Amino acid sequence: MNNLVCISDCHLGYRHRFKTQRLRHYLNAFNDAVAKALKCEPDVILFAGDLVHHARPDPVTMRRIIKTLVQLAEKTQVVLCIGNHEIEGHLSTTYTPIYTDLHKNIHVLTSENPMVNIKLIGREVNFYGFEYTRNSRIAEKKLLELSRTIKSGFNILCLHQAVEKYLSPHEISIKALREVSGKYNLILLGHVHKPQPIKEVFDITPAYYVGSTERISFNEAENQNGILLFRNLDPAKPEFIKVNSASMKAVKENLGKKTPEEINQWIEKIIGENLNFDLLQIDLNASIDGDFLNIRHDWAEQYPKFTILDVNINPLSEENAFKMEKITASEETIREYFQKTGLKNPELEETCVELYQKYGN
Ligand SMILES: [Mn+2]
Repeated sequence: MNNLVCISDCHLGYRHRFKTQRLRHYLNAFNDAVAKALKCEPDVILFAGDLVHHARPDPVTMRRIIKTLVQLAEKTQVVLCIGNHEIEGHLSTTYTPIYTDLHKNIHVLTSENPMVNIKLIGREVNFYGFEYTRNSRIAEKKLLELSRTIKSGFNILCLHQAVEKYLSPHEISIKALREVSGKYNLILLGHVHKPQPIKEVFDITPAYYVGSTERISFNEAENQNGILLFRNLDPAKPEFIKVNSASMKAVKENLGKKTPEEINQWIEKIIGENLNFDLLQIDLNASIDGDFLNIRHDWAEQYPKFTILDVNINPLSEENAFKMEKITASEETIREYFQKTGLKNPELEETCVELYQKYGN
């Protein structure tokens, strides 16, 4: 059996919404992905880019990656793509190729080194690819030139790029990808976080977005997190293996006309129904029958068990429910603000009033 496991977009070191707990989530998902990959008894593990979130990762993240890569390389071959998050914007530099110095079984695909040959039992596998390339014209040109060099064997194209229709803006058009697809036995892509086949080229060559191990925004709430296993290098039938990631839910509702009290109750109810999630976002459109400031805003403090609890009320202005009226600032309006927002900080309140009295005119 020649088994290939693909892991992508781990985004290690991302302190999502400045939450330290989120750092742990990315690490836990990565550790789980690696453990599950090893269980598959892989001959090769491919990381399809964005292993880290920042081009210059923090030392704790860097150390974890180095340790893990070396551990993996003791057991299997490791191939890495370079994602956009791993490239320093203005200088276009990246740490990723340094990983090749850690172990002879660690390989990184770059423009300078766009092919990795791995000899498996009874089979030669060639991985082709280059670092994330933002300019579409250059990316397609590189892809075309690379594809002219293809040798015999089992050839896998590995890129961290946006393909047309899968992300906007894209760097690789469907036309360009179709043009080269026939050269490869399998195409594996990172960058789009939803795991899915690239159906537009599937009639030529099986192609997939691997997906991510941990979500980086509420837009990804519906995505599954996992890794792809190609048993015996069968390109058409990968196994999707779920990875334990933080649970996320995004609720979007249109409430119509509601009083602030009704909106507060509505939010309370939604939160109550979703207490088991780590990350919850509530987006409500409402035309507010009353004072916007009477809608509670301290939900995250009320429910500290959520790693992220994000409540957004978008006032609809069509019924004049939310009208901006011109209020002249005064000592009273400042005190009213503190009272209505429930901001219990008498010291700050007095300071604001004092400053107003001093500079307000
Ligand atoms: Mn990316």
